[in-house]
Amino acid sequence: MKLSVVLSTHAAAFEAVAFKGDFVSNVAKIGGWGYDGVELAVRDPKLVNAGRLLSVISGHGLVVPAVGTGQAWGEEGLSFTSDDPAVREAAIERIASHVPLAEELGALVILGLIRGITPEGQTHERSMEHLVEAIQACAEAAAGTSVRFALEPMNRYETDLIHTAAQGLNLVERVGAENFGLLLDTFHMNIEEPSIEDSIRRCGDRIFHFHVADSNRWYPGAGHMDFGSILNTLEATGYQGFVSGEFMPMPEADTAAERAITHLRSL
Ligand code: LER
Ligand code: MN
Repeated sequence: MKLSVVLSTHAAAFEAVAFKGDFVSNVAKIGGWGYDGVELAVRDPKLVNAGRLLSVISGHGLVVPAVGTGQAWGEEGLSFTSDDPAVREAAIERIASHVPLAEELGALVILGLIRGITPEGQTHERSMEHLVEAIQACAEAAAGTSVRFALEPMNRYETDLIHTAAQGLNLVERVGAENFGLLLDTFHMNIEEPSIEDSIRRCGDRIFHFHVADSNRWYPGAGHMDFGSILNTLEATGYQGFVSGEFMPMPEADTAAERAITHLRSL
């Protein structure tokens, strides 16, 4: 099982990104603990230099399985489901602008909070129509490249749109693009899924990426989730991708990352 951990290229407000300080020294530490990759959180590809990122990352024997995009919503308010067409257009453009970066890094593009939250006065169904259209536009923008998109079902406290794997699969069907699948995150699944293992089995080869945090969003092993069973089930689907740690820096980032890899490797 290939393991990565989330690292922001810039300061970030999202609390479950353990690493967001000095990029170069964080990459060195992550490589030193034995991780295979770093998942990058990038608000705007214009702010990063792919060549420089790659040389630091590959210098430590690491790769980039995925690029997270949620800061564009958290810090700039870009949303696929805004009632303002200019905001929806800007969100689509921002995600499309990740395609060349993702292609150079060999990464997939995560669609998490960029889907937004249904604005007051807009129906849920209208938001879903906007969401389908936006993802279709992004999938089209990546046509002819190797870049894939992964929508992350997220718990009810963060969005009203797509909480469960079943809803995610339904969206995958509505979008109907080969380069569009799901990112499952054990923290959200622990809140929303009747059975984490059954949902993993149901998603099968539509699982493009996988986030791990324990029930309390600390590192795997710090809560009450059964990662042996979860990872066995994931492996049985034929999943070849990364298992990526997205957890809070508790008790602090270095200890969390080290304990996460120790626990996951022991399984
Ligand atoms: C992002 O991967 C995630 O899991 C969300 O909770 C972000 O708010
Ligand atoms: Mn996640």
